[in-house]
Amino acid sequence: MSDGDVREATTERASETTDFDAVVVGAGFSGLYMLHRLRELGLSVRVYEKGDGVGGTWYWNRYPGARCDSESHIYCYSFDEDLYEEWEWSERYPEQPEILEYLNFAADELDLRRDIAFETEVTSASYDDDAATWTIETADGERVETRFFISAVGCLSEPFKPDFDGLDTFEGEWYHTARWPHDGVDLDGQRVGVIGTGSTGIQFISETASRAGHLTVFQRTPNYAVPARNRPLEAEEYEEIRENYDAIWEQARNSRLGMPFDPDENSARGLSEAEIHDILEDRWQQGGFRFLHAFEPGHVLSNADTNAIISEFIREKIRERVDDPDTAEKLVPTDHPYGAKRPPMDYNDYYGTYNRDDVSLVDVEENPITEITPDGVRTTADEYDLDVLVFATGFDAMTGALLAMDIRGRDGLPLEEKWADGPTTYLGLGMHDFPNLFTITGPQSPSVLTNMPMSIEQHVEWITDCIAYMDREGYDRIEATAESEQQWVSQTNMLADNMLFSEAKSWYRGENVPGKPSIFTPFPGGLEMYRGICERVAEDDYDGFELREATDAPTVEQ
Ligand code: N01
Repeated sequence: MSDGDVREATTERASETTDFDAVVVGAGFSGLYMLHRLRELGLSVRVYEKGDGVGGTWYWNRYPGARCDSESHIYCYSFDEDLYEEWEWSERYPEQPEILEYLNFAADELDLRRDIAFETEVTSASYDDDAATWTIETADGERVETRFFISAVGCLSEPFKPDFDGLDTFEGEWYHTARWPHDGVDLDGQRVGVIGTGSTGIQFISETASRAGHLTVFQRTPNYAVPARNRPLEAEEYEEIRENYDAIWEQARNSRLGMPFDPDENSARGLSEAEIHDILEDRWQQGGFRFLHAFEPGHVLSNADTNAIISEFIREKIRERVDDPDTAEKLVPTDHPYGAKRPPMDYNDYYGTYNRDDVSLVDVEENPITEITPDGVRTTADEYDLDVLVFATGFDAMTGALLAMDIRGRDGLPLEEKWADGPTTYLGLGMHDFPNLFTITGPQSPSVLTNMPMSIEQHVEWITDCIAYMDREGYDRIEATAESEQQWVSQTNMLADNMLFSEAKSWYRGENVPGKPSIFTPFPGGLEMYRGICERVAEDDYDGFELREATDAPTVEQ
């Protein structure tokens, strides 16, 4: 069958039996591209998006200082030359408004909006095995049937806020960074408190310190922030990027992190400590993920000796930058090795911020927060009066947004029940007992350990090819087998166990949310290895999945 025939066949089938061929949830990087690819295949697609615009994470995270840690020229779609040729990034790292503008630009260029239902929250999805269809329900009562149900909800989209007593009595204003008001918050001259010093908190703190009247930072665990070395992108530099884009994409797609850094330079094996230091110093000046890439990340995250040198190198940099030695020691991380938690970036002299008289650091590991009072925050040691309290406390990562929809597989099995001991998938793409459900950047895929657009493109293209294959071959159902799922989860765990991830309490392992099962969730083998595995699975007629011929489906009695 030619592509045209597939297009015709699928369109006919959809109109006969279901409202849509595919329902996609989320209109961020993944949902937009998924819609584009399925439309190219001739499928009827509906995207549901909770926000009133496209953008996903970049629609919601509008806090001051929000910026992406991937370099801008690779934090975009690579599949369409027109898109990356036409768009021009202004800085080395893109700021939230610019990324949002870019995704709006892409949505317009690809004419995507007409298939997106905005301000529509999916509340449930249930699977019917006889018909091999999903029924999707939305908060405003819409109910549709679809052959394929595709989650594009993102890995970091369900905010996590600790449950402190007394928040409802607080007389000031409070916000979560991931639900920042669209018309902004007036922080100028205010007494601002921020809880959390992850990537978000660090961006927020550096940006807000000079605006707030006084900024109080409530820190539980210090982090290793590496300078990003952000700057405007010069015209000649951009020209060079444009001339080399083909090679850049090729290298990024076939790298561990989805980033085009030189793989020849990165072995630390056999180097003396002084030689390692010289390389680190050079990479410290380059900044950003190029520092993590000073040596092969797989080595940095698995070799305790190399990691110890790197961790100590950063600690010394922190001590050098902070004037008060007591404050410096509070900011120096000693509880986990560098990279075992997602490494944050420093855009605006984060550590230097603590040399200001109008910034104070409160160690809430030593003196935990006991309650929020009408005036501010109380710890076991003191009280802090605030006008504005900001929660930079992260996300119910990887699973939170999926579980927020009531997803039920075969025989009504709730996803929550299947994942009671932690998420299990095959390739992060599909699950046993949940046929015809695809999860873009789902648990046990490389996702958050990589440059996201690269991982998203790989998933979207794999899913598109899979659906085209099913239609070509006459299959109506695809489902991961229980064995392949089990093996994949074991493989992911085994790789993670050989690395240093278990030495940090992190959202990679679900440990930031009280009561959440602790399991390492992203696939840590890198994008290149993962891509190879997915390609082999597809070449081998979707090995590890079970496919059902449409003619074998039970007939529905009238
Ligand atoms: O969240 P986090 P985030 N009492 O979970 C603290 C991505 N991102 O929003 O470390 C006191 O990392 C918590 O303390 P501790 C990126 O992947 C990307 O900052 O658990 N404190 C921690 O300090 C990142 O990793 C970009 O002890 C409490 C903080 O809150 C991910 O999003 C930009 C607490 C949460 O840190 C999440 O980052 C920004 C409590 N009860 C973010 N509970 C890009 O560049 C939590 N904390 C793309």
